[in-house]
Amino acid sequence: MLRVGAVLFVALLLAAVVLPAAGTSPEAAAGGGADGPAAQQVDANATDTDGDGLADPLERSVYETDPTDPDTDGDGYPDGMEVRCEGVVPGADPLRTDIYVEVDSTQAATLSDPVQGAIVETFADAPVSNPDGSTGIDIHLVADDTDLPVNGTVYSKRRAGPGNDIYDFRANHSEYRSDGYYYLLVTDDVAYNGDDYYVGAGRPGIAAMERYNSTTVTASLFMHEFGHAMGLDAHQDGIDEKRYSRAEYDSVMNYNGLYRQLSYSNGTDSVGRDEWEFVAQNRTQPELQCVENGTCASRCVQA
Ligand SMILES: [Ca+2]
Ligand SMILES: [Ca+2]
Ligand SMILES: [Ca+2]
Ligand SMILES: [Ca+2]
Repeated sequence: MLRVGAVLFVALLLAAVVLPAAGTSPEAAAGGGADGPAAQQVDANATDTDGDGLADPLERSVYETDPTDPDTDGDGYPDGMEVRCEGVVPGADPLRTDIYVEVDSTQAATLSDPVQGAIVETFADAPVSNPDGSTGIDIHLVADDTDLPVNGTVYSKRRAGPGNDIYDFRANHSEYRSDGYYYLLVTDDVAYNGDDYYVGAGRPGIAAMERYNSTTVTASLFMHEFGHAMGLDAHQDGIDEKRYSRAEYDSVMNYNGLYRQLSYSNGTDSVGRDEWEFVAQNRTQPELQCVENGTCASRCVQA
């Protein structure tokens, strides 16, 4: 929180000092859309100090991003990519935390609309702040393949043979792996470390889960396994345990909260870990290969 505030202050200070020299109108300084009149008034070929694919004047007077920080909102996607790569990160906002998840399924259907809606709403309600002054996180669930062939139980660790562990599916079916997306597989039977008793499993950047008729149960299981994919690890106090009541540890990562709630903890319970802040600032992020030399790769449309 402090870091974001400091960055924002520096950005505002820079804008206040430099804007008059850049010759932009007050209207442009107040910000505008990519296609607004402000975009035509600035030199898009001017210096790009932070190498994020956006020239300094564009950052200052059009997008209100930090010309000295390639990733103003710290979500792993460079400012230029968020503004210009609509085909890769649709709906991205350079001033709000965005998380992208590719969802594949071995079943005929992907996660239902009510389940997706519940997940999106839970992230939107996250008690974390963004550089634009808003709160919440925008999670983008991108449903891709369905009816993928599967060889029995899907393990969360590698095992011999095709189509029987989550890494097989990511290796063969992920469309967005190089674009910094998490990968989630919906399937009939999941085994954690080979133990068939479990119904879901999450590893850094990747997760697999079963699905239920109940929206709450399915969405809660997603939040739990995806929490693991973001780095909420089982060795931390209370995670994957029943040691604490929900009042003592108010999180879907608590086995007493799993299937009953969707949200992570905010640090005000007796365990005292702010999991939402961790998700916003320090989560495990998938590899991003889309950007080259700070600009969008060929598959990204240049605005
Ligand atoms: Ca820049
Ligand atoms: Ca920047
Ligand atoms: Ca960003
Ligand atoms: Ca963003």
